[in-house]
Amino acid sequence: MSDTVLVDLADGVLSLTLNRPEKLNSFNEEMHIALRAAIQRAHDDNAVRAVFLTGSGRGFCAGQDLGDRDPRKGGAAPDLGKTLETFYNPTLRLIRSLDKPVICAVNGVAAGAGANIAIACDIVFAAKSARFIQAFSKIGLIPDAGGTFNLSRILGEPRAKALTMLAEPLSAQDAMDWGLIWKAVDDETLQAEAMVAARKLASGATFGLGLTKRLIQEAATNTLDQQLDAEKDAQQKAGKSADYAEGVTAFLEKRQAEFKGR
Ligand code: LHQ
Repeated sequence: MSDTVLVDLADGVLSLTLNRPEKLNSFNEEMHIALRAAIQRAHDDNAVRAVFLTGSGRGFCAGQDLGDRDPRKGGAAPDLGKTLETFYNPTLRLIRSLDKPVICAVNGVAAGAGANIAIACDIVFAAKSARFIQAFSKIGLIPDAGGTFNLSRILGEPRAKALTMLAEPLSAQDAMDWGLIWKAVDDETLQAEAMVAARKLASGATFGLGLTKRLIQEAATNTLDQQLDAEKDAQQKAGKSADYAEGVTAFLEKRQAEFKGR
């Protein structure tokens, strides 16, 4: 098993730690494969009810390992579209389609695809010292890993264009103020605060949380009529879940609910 992504399951939370700290956790092929396999496990394993993603060392993730494709070595230009198709896009789709919450703790710099993987997660905490850098334009690339989609929707065109074209670092505080992430927190408490949220979600009514995640994502491209229908369908499913019966029973019995995620 690869040690480029550390994987640990506890209390229903699957913790994934990007682990190439000497390269600021930039992606090589091994780490791509390991991350995708870990998120696939979150899809397949009923014991996983939330995912927690962070990085080891002083950075979260610096995007693609640029040393992997050193142009000084000569040869044909690399097919970066293929890299996206083979690695980044499947991982992004797995994160967005997972019917369980993905919590991200951005522990330091998040650059290039690293920034956009963080932004694609459901709830993002960042250390106050962390920076988000759309580094792509500095090396002649376009913002990938869902960047053009998520940034334009979350920030609107003016900020999305300036952020990606100027490639200036965005502080965690500004990212929070701009609505790009949930919270900027003290460096010392980042892991603990983000993990409290992950554990809370993992012991929560995860069946309904999965439906909520999907609805909010679909709202970006649905009309109001489509969304009202989607809410009706989802509420119908939620109303038939064991979690709903348990939630209402616990409320009426004035006790803590014990959700099972079904
Ligand atoms: C790195 C990297 C890195 C290798 C730091 N690679 N070593 C998709 C499709 C296919 C291919 C192309 O890409 C993509 C998507 C992308 O992600 S493109 C964008 C790729 N990422 C970047 O352009 C960011 C490059 N890194 C940086 O600009 C800086 O390292 C940042 C601003 C992230 C951090 O700066 P510092 O805090 O000053 O750290 P540093 O630069 O000193 O980095 C520490 C070490 O990590 C250093 O190694 P060394 O052996 O000198 O200590 C860096 O070379 C290495 N490193 N990022 N992406």
